[in-house]
Order: sequence, then C-alpha cells, then structure tokens
Amino acid sequence: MEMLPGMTNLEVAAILHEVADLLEIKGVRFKPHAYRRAAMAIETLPEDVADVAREGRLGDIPGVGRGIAEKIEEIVKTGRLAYLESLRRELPAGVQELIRIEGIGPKKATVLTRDLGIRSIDDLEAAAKAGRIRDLPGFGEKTEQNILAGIRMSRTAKERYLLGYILPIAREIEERLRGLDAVRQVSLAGSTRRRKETIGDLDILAASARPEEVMEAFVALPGVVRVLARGTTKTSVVLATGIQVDLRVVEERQFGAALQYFTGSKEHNIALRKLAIARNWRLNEYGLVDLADNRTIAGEDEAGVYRALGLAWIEPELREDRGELEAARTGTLPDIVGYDAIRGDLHVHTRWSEGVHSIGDMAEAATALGYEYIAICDHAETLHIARGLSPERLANQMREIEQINREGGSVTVLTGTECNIGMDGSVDLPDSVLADLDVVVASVHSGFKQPERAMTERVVTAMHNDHVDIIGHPTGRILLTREPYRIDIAAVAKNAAVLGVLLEIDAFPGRLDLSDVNARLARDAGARFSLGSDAHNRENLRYMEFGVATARRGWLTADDIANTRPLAGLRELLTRR
Ligand code: DGT
Ligand code: CA
Ligand code: CA
Ligand code: ZN
Repeated sequence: MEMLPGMTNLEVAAILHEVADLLEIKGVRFKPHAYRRAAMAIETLPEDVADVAREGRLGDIPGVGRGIAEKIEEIVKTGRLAYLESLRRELPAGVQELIRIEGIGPKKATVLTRDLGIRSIDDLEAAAKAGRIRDLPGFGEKTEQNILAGIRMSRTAKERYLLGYILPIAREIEERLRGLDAVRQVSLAGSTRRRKETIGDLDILAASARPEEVMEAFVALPGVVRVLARGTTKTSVVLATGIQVDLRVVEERQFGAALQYFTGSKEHNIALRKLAIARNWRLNEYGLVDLADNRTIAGEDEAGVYRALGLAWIEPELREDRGELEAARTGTLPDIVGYDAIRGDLHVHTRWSEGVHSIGDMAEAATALGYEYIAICDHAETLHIARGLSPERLANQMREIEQINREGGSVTVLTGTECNIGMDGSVDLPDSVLADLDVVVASVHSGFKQPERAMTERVVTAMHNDHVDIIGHPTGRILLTREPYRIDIAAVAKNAAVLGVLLEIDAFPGRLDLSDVNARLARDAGARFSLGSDAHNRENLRYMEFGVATARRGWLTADDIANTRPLAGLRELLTRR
C-alpha cells in the first residue's frame, strides 16, 4: 500500500505502542518500556522507517535492538505483526478498550471483565451507574466515581497531534489535490494554516466547479483508512495516524470568504463578524453581504474580506483574537519575522553527545539550507543519559570545529554547549571553559518540581553568569506529555533584558518552548530571542520552521531574534555583555 511520508513511521510506531500496552496488561516487565522507546524513536525518525529497514540500518535507530528490528521488518514487509495478533488473542475482549479510561490499568480491567463480564465502555458506564463496581476487590465508591469521570473525559477530550508531524502530511495532501484537473485553488485552513503547536483535525479547502471529482480523489488518497462522511461540499476522512481530515469544496467566487472562515480561529471569526454586523452586513463562509440590498461585497479573495471591513490582511498565525483586529484597523500590525529570515541555527546536537550525525554532516546540511552559521551545543558532563561532554572532550570537539572551519565551507561552525542548570543555578562547566566558547546555552534538565520562586531564582542565577548567552527551552514542557515547570517567565524576561541574555524558542516539534504566548509576554518585558532546532540529526534542522511559526504567533519581528542577523551582528550581540 502506498503511503504518505511520515505515515508509515507513525503506523509502525502505533503497532509497537500497542504491543507495549498488551505486554503491560499481561504484567510483563521491562519489555513494554523497550517497545515504547523504540516506538518513540520511530515517531521522530526523519526518514522513512521502510527505507531504513530495506537498507539494513534499523539497528542504528536508538532503542531498536535485534528483536524489535525483526518485528519492524515484518511490519514493513507485510503490514502486520503476528506477535501482536497473538497477544491480542490472549486478551479477554474488551480489556483493551477499558484501559483507555483514565484510572483503569491492566489489573482493574482484568477484574472488571472477569467478575462483571464488562466488555465495553458502555458496559462499564452502566455498571458504575448501577453501583456494581464499588464492591469489587480493590475498588470502592471513590474508584467508581473516578471511573465515571474518566469515561466523561474520554468522550470529550479529542486527541491532538503535533504540528511538526501533521504539517508534512498536510502539505502532501494539499499538493495531491492541487494536481487534480478539477481543482482551481487549494489551501490548508484551520489550526494548521495558523501553525498552532498542536492540531485537533486537519482542515483543507478547495475551489472547484466539479466537487464530486475532487471528493472522489480525496477519499482514495493513500493513507485514508476510513470515510466518516461524504458529501459534495464537505467530506471527512481518517488517516492511518488517527487524525481526521475535513475537506471543503466551494465555488471559486466564494473561496476567499471560505478560506477566511475555515482558517479561524473561531474567536477571531466571532470578533470579525461583529465588525460586519455593526455595518449591517452579514459575514459567513459564503461571503460578505450587505443586508440592505443583498449585494455581495467580498468573497472571492481573503484580503478583500478584510479590506472591506477596513482592515489590513492579517497573517494566519496572528488570528487568535489577541489584539490583531485592532492592530489591523489602526495599521499597527507587527512586521512578524519571515520564514526565510533565519541565518543560522543556535542549538544543534551531534554524535558527540546524544545526536546521530557528525559535526561535518550537520554543517553540510546547514549549507544546503542556506545558513551562514550553526552552533554546536552538545550537552555537558552531568547529563549522563545524553553522553555529556567533559571539559577534555569539549576541548577535542573545539579542535575538530576549528579544523572544519579552516577547510572553509560556506557555513561557519560556532563552538558551544548546552550546559545544565543545577538546583542552585550554577552550570556544569567551569568559567574558564565557557569563556572559550562562542555560544553557551544553559537549560534546566532536572529538578522540575521546585516551587515557582525557587525555579525562577535558579534560572536568573544562571543568567548572572556572564558566559551564559541563552536560556534553553525555558519552561521545560513536552507537548502532550509533560507540563511546563513552574516559572515566572515575565520575571525571567525582565532579567534577561537587563543582562542581555537571550531566551530560546526551541523549535523541536514536541517542545516549541517558549510557547507563542510566553514569547509575546517575554518580548513585552523587553527580552530578545534565539531560535534553535535542537536537532539530533541532519533532517531535524528543518524543525526551525516550527520555531519561526511560534515566534510569528508570538508577534516577534526579525529584530527580536538574534539569529536573523549576519554572523558579525550575531557575534556583536553575543559578546556585548
Ligand atoms: P483544531 O482543529 O482544534 O486544531 O482547531 P481549528 O481552529 O482547526 O478548529 P476546527 O477544525 O474546529 O474548525 C476550523 C475552523 O472553522 C475554525 O478555526 C474556525 C471555523 N469555525 C468552526 N466552528 C466555528 C464556529 O462555531 N463559529 C465560527 N465563527 N467559526 C467556526
Ligand atoms: Ca481543525
Ligand atoms: Ca475541522
Ligand atoms: Zn535541552
């Protein structure tokens, strides 16, 4: 079966995750963890796992040993995994569904099926409401209430997906639709067009006079596993990854109004519609209409809709009803940083620590992206899990970088580190070493549970070290997985502004840290920024795009971001302290 790029990887990962779940239910130890680790590595793998398997390189993927590599080969070749199927057969029907409810683990699920014959979430809800669960061994009234709450949550909470995984798939679908004869115009819409950090469902808009043909091709796209609803104006499908894709097809003369409407956000649309209502106009996905004479005022192009309402066109990234409409009215929209404005990457890992590729490989990839410079910021020693560098290894690395620069490629490789901020705000390399580095990123990688004041002080203490240039991923969040630690970003930003320390927007899809909202808050407090991909391999350098998206959503201009400057200007900024 032909697949969209990235799709195979996510599918393979999903199978490995399920194996981990089932092993956990069986009470097997250690193995579930191994499967999960492999699954996560494959989710973020920059190349097609099928290609890696074909070339016999599965063993190079971190966390993939011989046993799991064989399983991956089987999945890639046959699309199935016999081992998973046998695990499924061992399981009483229904148990898998039950453990998706928060608060029900493998043990409880087994008791529920064994003692009450519960086989579905509906069964479970009925039993809980009838008070039949509280008397089971290991349960109680409180558990029963928690189960009901968990069921409610599972029914409302829609799963979200990282922008970084969805955007490549979205673009692929967009291009395939663009290739159809029947399609006149096509655009991404919804949160994907606004480049929000996570995506609920994917919205795409097309203009066509022959919508049936477009829908026909859409449901037949590779990777579509289910058709939820099919009509001539709207069709919804589910991809193998589980994400829903809504395609709307409109007439060409309505394309602008529809694009405006389906780009959202909902809050932005509501505020915009108020402006229309105030003029006795009606604004919806079909157009902007004067209610006095039913005349269509705008609809064919999106900018026309804004113009008619007395507004400048607004970049999709700004459409969150956070003051952009007022700014568009008064001509004070920020000149947000462009996707092509970044001249170098200030957070790059190599195989010296937890990365995959050599410094030379990374420099070559940076050249291909048209960069002027990259900063090699491998971890320092105390981060053992990441094979952090001792001062001696760092000195060796600096010699290698010097050699590479002497060979005179078009990219200048800057020396650097991502050192660790300790509990007391100290960093884990001596000043004498830091003084020799071009770029010092300092990040918190442990002790996340400190109270807000202690954490804020800890980071501010690190900023007082004159060698620290950048605070890396300043809130430590991992999207969909780990909450940010408690920290007062406004206070950090104020200090950063005074001390001339940059705050990072880490562009790795699961980080995007600072977030859009925090970046804007920090900018208002006077801080400047540095964008880094946090690349662990060559392909990850492309993640920079998501950092720029976050910066744009945070209203940042090129001037706010250190690495929009040419090398000389960057050096000036880094040494000014
Ligand atoms: P998501 O999917 O949760 O990541 O976020 P969106 O923004 O893509 O939301 P979605 O898919 O529900 O709807 C797509 C766009 O359609 C949304 O951004 C704005 C528009 N829209 C949806 N529902 C409403 C509504 O009730 N009122 C207005 N004015 N616009 C809506
Ligand atoms: Ca959506
Ligand atoms: Ca939608
Ligand atoms: Zn880090």
